[in-house]
Parts: sequence; structure tokens; C-alpha cells
Amino acid sequence: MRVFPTTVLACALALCTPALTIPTLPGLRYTLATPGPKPPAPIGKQPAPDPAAAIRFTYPAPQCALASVRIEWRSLTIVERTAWLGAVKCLAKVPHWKNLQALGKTAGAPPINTNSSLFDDFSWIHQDYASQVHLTGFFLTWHRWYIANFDQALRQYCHYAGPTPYWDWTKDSQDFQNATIWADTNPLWGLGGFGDPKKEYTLTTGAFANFPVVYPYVHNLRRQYNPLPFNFTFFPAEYRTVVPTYTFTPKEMNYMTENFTGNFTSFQHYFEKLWGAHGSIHGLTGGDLGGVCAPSAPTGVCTSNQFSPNDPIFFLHHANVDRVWAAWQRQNKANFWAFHGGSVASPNIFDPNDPDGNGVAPWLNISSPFPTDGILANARIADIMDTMGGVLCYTYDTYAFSL
Ligand SMILES: *[C@@H]1O[C@H](CO)[C@@H](O)[C@H](O)[C@H]1NC(C)=O
Ligand SMILES: *[C@@H]1O[C@H](CO)[C@@H](O)[C@H](O)[C@H]1NC(C)=O
Ligand SMILES: *[C@@H]1O[C@H](CO)[C@@H](O)[C@H](O)[C@H]1NC(C)=O
Ligand SMILES: *[C@@H]1O[C@H](CO)[C@@H](O)[C@H](O)[C@H]1NC(C)=O
Ligand SMILES: *[C@@H]1O[C@H](CO)[C@@H](O)[C@H](O)[C@H]1NC(C)=O
Ligand SMILES: *[C@@H]1O[C@H](CO)[C@@H](O)[C@H](O)[C@H]1NC(C)=O
Ligand SMILES: [Cu+2]
Repeated sequence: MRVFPTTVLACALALCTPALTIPTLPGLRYTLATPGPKPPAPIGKQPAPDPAAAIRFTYPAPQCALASVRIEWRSLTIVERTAWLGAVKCLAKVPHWKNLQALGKTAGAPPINTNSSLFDDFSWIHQDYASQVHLTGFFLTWHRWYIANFDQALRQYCHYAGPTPYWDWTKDSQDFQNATIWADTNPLWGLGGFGDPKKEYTLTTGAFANFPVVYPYVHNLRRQYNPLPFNFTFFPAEYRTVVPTYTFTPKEMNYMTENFTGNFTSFQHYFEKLWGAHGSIHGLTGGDLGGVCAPSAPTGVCTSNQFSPNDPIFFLHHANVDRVWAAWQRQNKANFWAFHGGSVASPNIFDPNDPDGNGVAPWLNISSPFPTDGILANARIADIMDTMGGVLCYTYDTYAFSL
């Protein structure tokens, strides 16, 4: 249900000036205004914006008196859905950012394709930094910053002024294949369904029908439902039979947000472990979101499986990952500023209680700067811990989970 007037929703990130009070959010179990103690060390002034960056935020951030409200995709109006999908397609026409730098150097990342778009650049930096931003202290933190930058790019380059959407996949946990998220095939306001089996599962419905992407090779966007994404030899036998839809039910999200108190490492690890909720959404959706190449892909180009942001639904998926983290942060004061993590991925990826589950030394800390590849705006972990402070100014319409 939509509960906020459009004028409030249209108040884009960093553009809010009116000193209105935040409305009471129905279904909200947590208190927004009590983020608990600030981090122990003062974080000082905001870093200067990088003049070479493509994406710009206002530094220092304005006081977050009125946060923009992120809304579930299916609660957006048709006009808002059309505008968001149009803005993403616009970003795919904005030329490649020429100052993009290959700083991440994850093995297998494809070379930069200069005949591409700013949209493709976002997909590329995820591949370039894949080994630094997964299974490390940068998983939740960097992805929060990454999707905020994508959102800002839609506003900065494509004049998007509507709410930032998220995909509450708990609502689709009963029957993922035939979920309502896939049901809208309208070319203007639909996300489309799964791809056409006769065309290697290329998407032929919705706004992204035949949507061209360039990584890891030039192809059109694919989605191929895969009910058992962990049933292959990479996984130890005990994980191959995990039923993915059980990992992202409302009950599971309540379990996650109500446990792991003060323990950022164990919370993130439970969420990000390869057979967990985050991975299940990638794997079940398959195709580009699952990091899977088509059988007809040229030999030798599929050296990375980290091109999942090719599918714009990535940004709706990760906004919900972000929402679950934000819900956990709001559950207990001990959670709000909790951060711990390494810069190198844990070697024990199949340990269900891996104490190194979010990385090993060299350690990250609350002042660690995000990797940007020269395209994202500069910020440090401390600047994004509070979605309504630092450089951010947003909240979610609800932090509750229900079918
Ligand atoms: C550039 O990319 C577009 C879209 O992928 C493609 O249609 C076009 O042929 C490419 N041009 C060159 C010179 O590669
Ligand atoms: C879900 O959709 C698929 C493909 O359209 C269909 O084959 C299948 O029978 C449906 N399953 C259910 C439970 O409705
Ligand atoms: C998992 O994969 C194996 C090997 O391909 C297959 O024999 C088995 O039937 C699969 N399990 C399920 C539940 O489909
Ligand atoms: C974990 O979550 C469950 C269900 O949400 C709750 O009943 C339980 O008390 C929690 N456990 C701890 C140790 O907080
Ligand atoms: C967090 O939980 C993990 C796994 O249960 C445990 O090994 C670790 O000691 C905990 N860390 C803290 C700081 O309590
Ligand atoms: C925090 O981590 C960064 C690297 O991410 C490092 O350069 C810095 O020295 C660390 N600061 C402290 C206080 O340990
Ligand atoms: Cu990622």
C-alpha cells in the first residue's frame, strides 16, 4: 500500500530542503530516530568529492530532516514504474565513463569495453571489485554505497525523480517461478518474466526485452529459472539439496534480524553464505542475475560470474538486502554501528559458522574508504552506516516481513 504523497517521495536524495517531520510508518517495528551510539572515534569531515568521479553527492551531506522513502516495486504506481524503467534504459544510453579505472583487478574480470554505457560501467566495476566486495567487510557496506550511487546516477544523468524501489522477495518465497514479480510483461512498466527457452532464455517480455549488455561479451539480457542452483559439484553434498526458497521466507528474515545481536560478522555471514538468502535470489533467477553465460557464448569470455548487475533487477534485489541489514541495525542499539570485517575473503567458504565469514586480515575499519574505480563518489564505511546520516538520507516504507 502506498501511504506517502508523491511530493514527499519525489524528494530525491540530497535534494531535500523542507524541515517536515518524518511520518509514522505503518508496519514499522523499529524506532528510526534512535540510532544508538555513534562510532567511538570521531569520523571528522567528509572526504572531498573526487573531481574525476562520475557520480556526485553533496558534501557535506545536508541534515537529513526528511528522508526519501524506498518503496517495494509492486507498491509503486504504474507511472513511477514506467519512470524508473525508462531512467534505467536512459542510463544504458549514457556513454561509458572515460575515466573509469581498473583498480580492483579481480581475476577473470573482463577488459573494459569502451563501446558501452554508464549502465555497463556499473556492471563492470562489480566484476572488477568482485573479490574485494564479496565475503569481506565490504559486502553489505559497499553494496549499500554502490546501489546509492546507481540511484544517484539515475537522478543525475536521467532526471529520475521518483522513489527508489526495492524487491521484497520474501513475498515470492512460496512460489518463486510463478511469483507476481515476474507477472508484469508490459513493455513500459513491467519487469518481464523469465526468458524464452527457444532463445537461450533471452528476455523477450517487459521493459528489458532484448536489453543489450556488453559484459562479459555482447549479448541480450537473460533470465533462466533454476530451482536447484546449489545442486552441482562445487558445493559439498550437504548444501546441494538446500531448498533455496526456504532461505528467504518472512520467518527467516525475522530470525535473521532478531538474532546475531551486536555481531556484524555472524549476521552478514548468515546472509551472504553462498547457499543463503542473497545467493538464492541470484541463483533461482539465473541467467545474468545468476552469473551464467549462454551456451552460445564465445569460448574463453566467461571468466567471471560477477556480471549480475547486467539485470537491472539486481538493484531491486540489493536494495532489499540493504533493507534487511537496515532492519537488523534498527533492531538493537548494539547493531546499529556494529562493523567488523576483513579486506580478504575468508578461505573457509563452506563453514556454516565461519568466524572469518566476512573476511580476514588486513582488517577493514569504520574509516576505510570504499573502492570506487574512479566512477563512484568517495565515501568511507562510517559515512553510510546510517541510512539517514553521513552522506545518505533515505529510509524504507517498512522494515517488516510478510507474505
Ligand atoms: C557498440 O555497441 C553497440 C551496442 O552493443 C553495437 O550495436 C555496436 O555495433 C557497437 N559498435 C562497435 C563499433 O563495436
Ligand atoms: C509455473 O509456471 C510454469 C511456467 O509457466 C508452469 O510450467 C508451471 O506449471 C507453473 N507452476 C505452478 C505451480 O503453477
Ligand atoms: C542434483 O543433481 C544430481 C546430479 O546432476 C542429480 O542426480 C539429482 O537428481 C539432482 N537433485 C535433484 C533434487 O534434482
Ligand atoms: C532468534 O530469533 C527467534 C525468532 O525470531 C527468536 O525467537 C529467538 O529468541 C532469537 N534468538 C536469540 C538468541 O535472540
Ligand atoms: C560472532 O559470532 C561468531 C559465530 O558465532 C563467533 O565466532 C564470534 O566470536 C562472535 N563475535 C563476537 C564479537 O561476539
Ligand atoms: C583503517 O583501514 C584502512 C584501510 O582500509 C587503513 O588505511 C587505515 O590505516 C585503518 N585505520 C585504522 C585506525 O586502523
Ligand atoms: Cu555483489
